[in-house]
Amino acid sequence: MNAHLFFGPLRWLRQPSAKQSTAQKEELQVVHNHMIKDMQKRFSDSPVKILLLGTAESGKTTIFKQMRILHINGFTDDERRDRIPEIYQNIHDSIHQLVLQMSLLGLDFGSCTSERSADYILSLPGGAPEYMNEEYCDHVMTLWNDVGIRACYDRSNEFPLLDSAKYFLDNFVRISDCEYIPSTEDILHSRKITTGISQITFRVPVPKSLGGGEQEFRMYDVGGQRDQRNKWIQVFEGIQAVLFLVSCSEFDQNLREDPNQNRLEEALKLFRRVWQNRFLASAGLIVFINKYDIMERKIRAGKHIVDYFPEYEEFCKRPQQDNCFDECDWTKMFIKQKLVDITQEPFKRHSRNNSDLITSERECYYHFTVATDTRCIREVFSDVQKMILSENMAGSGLF
Ligand SMILES: Nc1nc2c(ncn2[C@@H]2O[C@H](COP(=O)(O)OP(=O)(O)OP(=O)(O)O)[C@@H](O)[C@H]2O)c(=O)[nH]1
Ligand SMILES: [Mg+2]
Repeated sequence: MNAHLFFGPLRWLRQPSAKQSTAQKEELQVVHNHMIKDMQKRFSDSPVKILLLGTAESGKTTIFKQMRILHINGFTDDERRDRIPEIYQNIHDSIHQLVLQMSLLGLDFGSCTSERSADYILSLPGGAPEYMNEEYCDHVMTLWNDVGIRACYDRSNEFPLLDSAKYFLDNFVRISDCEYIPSTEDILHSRKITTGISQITFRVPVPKSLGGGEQEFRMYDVGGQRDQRNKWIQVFEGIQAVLFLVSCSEFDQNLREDPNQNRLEEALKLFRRVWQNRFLASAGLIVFINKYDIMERKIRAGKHIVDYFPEYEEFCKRPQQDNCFDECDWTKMFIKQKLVDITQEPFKRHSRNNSDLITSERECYYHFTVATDTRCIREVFSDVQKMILSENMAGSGLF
């Protein structure tokens, strides 16, 4: 169904007004109730389509996995076991990258034993071992405990390293056990680049205030790397809400696909293109300002957004914002403001004969999220779901 039609039908149908006679009121009430039932049936018959968008590694697939955990039945033991090669690969890529960067950054290992472990890792072919043999595990552990490798990790904003590197290496003893079955948290932290388009369908209960019953949702996940974005248009048709993910921890990192491009700058540019995209003009837009756990860790470790976005200094001179107590809060607000500013920019909308300069009056909604935290996503998604349903109902003229 076309998203515009979904948001806009039956605006003429209003509740009976005080000026009408009792007979007219009763008649209208019957029609009104009938229409509510009809709308509810139509909503639950046709899925609400949500599209996840954002740059690479912003957390789209992690949200997708959360929907499975929250609204379907999570992962079976077989499905968990199927993830083992991916997790081993994440560990291998992380330690391999750290070892490689040691010489590029001119860092020294803390011991000769670590140097030998580094030679061992570099001598292996690119893929992770199929199972964790003792020799491999000893070398990984030696390296992860090395002071030089830790110094290298502290500079990991200067090269591409998986965000979950620390999580997996800290949990290496558990993961390398021969009886290992990935936990839900492990699955949420594992990373595999998305190259196709995936969809998941689930039903959620609708609050009584919005008519009760159940609503079907269909969520689409796409790849965020530059060479994947030309596929996005295939799923624009009928989308009612776009969940746009921006990783707020990436202010000091550059893209894997273009080492000269700041990741947060890229995310903002992409957001502008999505906000102004005419095929998505009638879809609701919700932004997840994601990975604030990593952002907070970075700021506590002494990183500052002002070193990458000098305009932050001016921003902080504004009158104290309600929720800003420390640098983490100011950084979050600064990034949010950048997104808000984009939604207020006039832009050109091309029609058949002319191109008008317009400012969109659409509402955009913002949430700060940690996509790997199921509790956080449960709360945020419940708000998102209510918002989408009430927008649909409001569009129907019934509420
Ligand atoms: N700590 C932390 N890690 C996160 C968060 N969100 C995502 N991650 C991790 O970041 C990595 C990348 O997340 P994905 O969900 O694969 O990113 P994506 O947007 O699907 O990336 P593409 O498929 O390349 O477009 C994974 O290892 C996730 O576990 C977060 O809020 N906090
Ligand atoms: Mg993905």
